[in-house]
Amino acid sequence: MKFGMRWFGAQDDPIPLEYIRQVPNVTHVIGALFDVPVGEVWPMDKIIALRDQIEGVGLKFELVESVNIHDDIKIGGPKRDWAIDNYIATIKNLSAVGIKVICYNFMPVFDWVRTQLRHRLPDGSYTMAYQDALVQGTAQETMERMNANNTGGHKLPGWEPERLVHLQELLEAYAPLGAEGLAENFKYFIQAIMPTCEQYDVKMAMHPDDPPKALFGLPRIATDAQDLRRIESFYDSPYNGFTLCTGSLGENRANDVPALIREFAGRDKVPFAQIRNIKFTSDVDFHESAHPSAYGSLDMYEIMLAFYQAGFDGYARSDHGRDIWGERGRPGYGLYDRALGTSYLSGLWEAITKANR
Ligand code: DNO
Repeated sequence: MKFGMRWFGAQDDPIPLEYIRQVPNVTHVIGALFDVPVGEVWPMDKIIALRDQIEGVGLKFELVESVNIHDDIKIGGPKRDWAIDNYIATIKNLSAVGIKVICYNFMPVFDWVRTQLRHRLPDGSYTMAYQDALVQGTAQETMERMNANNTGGHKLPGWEPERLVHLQELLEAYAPLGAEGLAENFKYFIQAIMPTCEQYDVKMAMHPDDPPKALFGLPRIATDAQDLRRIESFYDSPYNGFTLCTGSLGENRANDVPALIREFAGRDKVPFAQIRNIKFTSDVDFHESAHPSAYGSLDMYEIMLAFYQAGFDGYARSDHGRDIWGERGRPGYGLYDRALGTSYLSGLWEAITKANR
């Protein structure tokens, strides 16, 4: 397991790369270009500049999170083939600097959704939470409530204001698709890009839906084992894989996360793992918790053991951290708690690895 940390770039991330370098067991930075409009080709000069920054502090740049998918690819709109050609060009450019994995998602309209971005825990730390009862009214109303709920001045991925201006239009475009239509459009996309991924040795790692259920009447195609098997079936190759996000999948109580890991990592379909814990506060409501098992509803030892037993040798990162020690980070992406998470997870990994030698 090679540990990395996500970084939002010098412009947008208050955490200097030099600090990431100081986190024990972190060897990789998971980066992206955040200023290229979705659908456009990522230019070589910008990719090289990002790589040079990361390598300049002694870290490696082998994963990108995310190259986002243009809405016309998901909807099957008029610019679909243009956007796919550009996606292919981006894959080739990323391969040229040694990128091995691209994390992406196929969620309609929004990336992950929470109802509270700053939920206070009894120990005085702040975390993100999801309460079904607060997903009320239109998506716009829910979003405004959530944004009003503290982004700390940061843009949230998938909730960019310039995109949300067209929210109603987007929602209407997705409405007639249904999960079947969205899956068909996914199939068209994955089959178009896979030959390039295989030729250029870049693995696609689809992030599951977060939360793993339909919201605002929008279709979902990556919520559970059955969904993931269908995604595999559209193009069966280690290059058509998943970002196994323990938190996202774990937000549905019916998902057995260690079993999902054994199945999909065991079939070499998990190039990238995002590992975090969540604490259920009802059947469907939860808040994100500190990483150790004792603080959440997921057993992190069982999760790390499942990766080990599946023969996992891919990339991993601790996922969302709380705001602790007075830090006011990007929601989910402060330094301190993610660093604690990495320490804990890499400690579990060392212990499991050595105990099984
Ligand atoms: C949330 C992240 C997601 C993820 C995208 C992948 O914190 O895990 O935003 O990066 O869904 O495209």
